[in-house]
Amino acid sequence: MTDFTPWPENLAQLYRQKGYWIDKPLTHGLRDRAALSPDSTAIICGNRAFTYAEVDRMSDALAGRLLAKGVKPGDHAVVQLPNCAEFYITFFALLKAGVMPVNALFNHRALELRSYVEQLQPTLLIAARTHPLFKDDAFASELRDIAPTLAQVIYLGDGDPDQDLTAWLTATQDAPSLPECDPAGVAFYQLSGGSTGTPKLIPRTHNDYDYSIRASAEICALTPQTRFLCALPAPHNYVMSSPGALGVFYAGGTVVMADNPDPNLCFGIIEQHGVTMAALVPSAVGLWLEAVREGTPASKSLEVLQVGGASFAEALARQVPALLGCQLQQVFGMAEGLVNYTRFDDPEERIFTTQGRPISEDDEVRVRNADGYDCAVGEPGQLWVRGPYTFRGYFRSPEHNKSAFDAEGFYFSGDLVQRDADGYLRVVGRVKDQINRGGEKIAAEEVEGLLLRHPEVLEAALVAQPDDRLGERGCAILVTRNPLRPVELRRHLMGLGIAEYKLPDKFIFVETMPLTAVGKINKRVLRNTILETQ
Ligand code: J2J
Repeated sequence: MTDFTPWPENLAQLYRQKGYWIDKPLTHGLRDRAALSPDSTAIICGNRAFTYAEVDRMSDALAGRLLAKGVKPGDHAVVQLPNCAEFYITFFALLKAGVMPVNALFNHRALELRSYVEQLQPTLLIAARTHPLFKDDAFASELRDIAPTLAQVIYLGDGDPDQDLTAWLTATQDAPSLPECDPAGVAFYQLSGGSTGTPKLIPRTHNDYDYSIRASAEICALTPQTRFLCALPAPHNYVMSSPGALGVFYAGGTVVMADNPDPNLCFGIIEQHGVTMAALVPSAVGLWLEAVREGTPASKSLEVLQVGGASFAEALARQVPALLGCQLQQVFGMAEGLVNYTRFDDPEERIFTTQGRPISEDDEVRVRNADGYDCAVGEPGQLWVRGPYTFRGYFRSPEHNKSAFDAEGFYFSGDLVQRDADGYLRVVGRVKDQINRGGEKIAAEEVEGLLLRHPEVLEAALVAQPDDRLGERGCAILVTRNPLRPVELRRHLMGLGIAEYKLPDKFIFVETMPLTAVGKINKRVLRNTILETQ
């Protein structure tokens, strides 16, 4: 089972030739900025500010101390931190130490964390005491049973300096000797939105991720004056790399942290810190527009609002410039790689009605019909892609990889798109069995598997139901042995340790499931008949 599937040599060569892959560690942007403008502010987090020199020094300190404690280059780490400066400092530290982390979302619970720990067998866990799972040591011990490798646990906000992240970051010591980095190797694992029973991990290399960040920073015209609001979960690929915080660090700008995208919180932060750019999911844009309509003045400093992660209604897109007083940029990306942007000099119509075009001229996008043939311009079809920053295989998932890629290494994203003559994409639907709940992805199979573990549940299907606020919400349709109340099923799922956003918003009980010709549950019929009548 392969941890990481490399690009074929001919493509790797091309990507180097074209200057996409520059064979530097992903931390080079931070290093360069710390040398160039050490006193510029890199991160603002509440009432704390961190300069580039501080972020560089603190991540050095943590890297050095981890290595001194026996963590080794090539090891894995599982990290779960809230939106805070320490998230980035820790990320850089692990990369400097040659440790490959996965960054769990803060709203992930036992089920997700167990899965990451089981898959990666980490030697290191970095978590926060404010998280319900880590208020005491019980869960960490449980994780140790799953991964006996787990030797080191450090917490943000621990009373004991021996295992307190802040103490590890501020430890004064001589510049540590750090290992050589192989830029063609894995830097970290990104999380897949997924459509399968177990959450899949996406190996991202220094070279490929760094390219997507540099190119994104250029497309989005980032400068040292950029002040970027990170109000979505910091580990998410979008706010990490499109151009996200890493793009901002590369350009020498400032990342301003917010706990969540609530306009009541964010408008104040934008005002206070002169934020120039923010990245949101459509459901949050709805709230921002609503706040302005209700009389909250729009910010004066905001120049660009990026919207992505889920379908953005054209009617809302058209309101953004007028109501929020800034430029709109649509972003269609995926943690697996491909990212599309509308460009600032695109005609307005294009910005309102498309999800942009790929970063790179060497992003090879194919739009194919169900039989595998290329679609004509404008014809909706399945999105397949390969390119200089689109991965080539999930971590240790040989079976799944067989269906996720074609023989030429094109990845099937599960999206239905239309492409115009200039290569701009419009997302028109989805083939993958996933619910996109306000940008949070839920794999139907995962939730169905958990529902079926309830002794009274005979059959279960999770389908997307249109929702005004979130775009979609999850609806569980069930055949049960005896009548059940939704609250019992919710309790059952929570008992299994599922993240709350994956809980079905609605439960519908039916006598029998409609079936397809091959005897599988027919979700199309469920969506078209049962949901329509509810
Ligand atoms: C419709 N669907 C979209 C959009 C993503 C930048 C931006 C977003 C993500 C992301 C990302 C969409 N309109 N504008 O990683 O770097 C849906 C598609 C896609 C899936 C990927 C980035 N933008 N989507 O959302 O890995 O279905 O990444 O395949 O979470 O979100 O989800 P994820």
